[in-house]
Amino acid sequence: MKLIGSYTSPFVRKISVLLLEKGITFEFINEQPYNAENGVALYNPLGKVPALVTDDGETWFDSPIIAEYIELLGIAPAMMPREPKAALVIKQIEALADGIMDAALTSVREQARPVAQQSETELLRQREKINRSLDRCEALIREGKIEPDAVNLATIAIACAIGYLNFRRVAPGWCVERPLLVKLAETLFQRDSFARTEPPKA
Ligand SMILES: N[C@@H](CCC(=O)N[C@@H](CS)C(=O)NCC(=O)O)C(=O)O
Repeated sequence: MKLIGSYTSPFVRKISVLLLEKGITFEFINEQPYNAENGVALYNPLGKVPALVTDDGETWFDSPIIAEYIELLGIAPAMMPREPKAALVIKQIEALADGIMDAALTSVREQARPVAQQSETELLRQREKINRSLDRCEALIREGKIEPDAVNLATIAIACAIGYLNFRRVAPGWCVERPLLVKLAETLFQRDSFARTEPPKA
């Protein structure tokens, strides 16, 4: 199996963590989707990472679909429940976490533009999405709808989103008044799968 991705992408990290947690061996093909010369479109016409190429030569994207494909392999431990409605609840939380990643990525891209061209309105819009979504995650833990100690698609996606906020210093005060999310992140970050997929320091 080949995972096409970049070490800085939180979506790629989510998939790497899932594969590592299940003990599935894979080859990492490092592609930088924002570099002028990159081969990502060979695997995904949208030009986005991650993409997964199976041993049978099938190619899958984007990350929620890849996550579902990995689960279909039936390799323990399960990362989502078998019951369809319960699985949908986990996937809804994954979508929330992916949305935080999207908003953080949009902010990073905006801030990479020359200062005079940056839109404060756009940056604020993205910050509000992140804050609302983090509040929702905190509430879901408080209500017992997310188990902060569990290792599943929902908690992995949330921890990857928070890891990306920390890495890019987006919403640096995210942890203030969100103690349950802090606990979730601290728990997941201790796992070998997270240690092995930390984004590069530089
Ligand atoms: N919805 C996609 C989002 C993936 C995504 O946005 N990846 C970024 C890297 S973090 C990317 O490849 N961007 C390249 C581009 O938008 O051209 C997924 O879940 O896989």
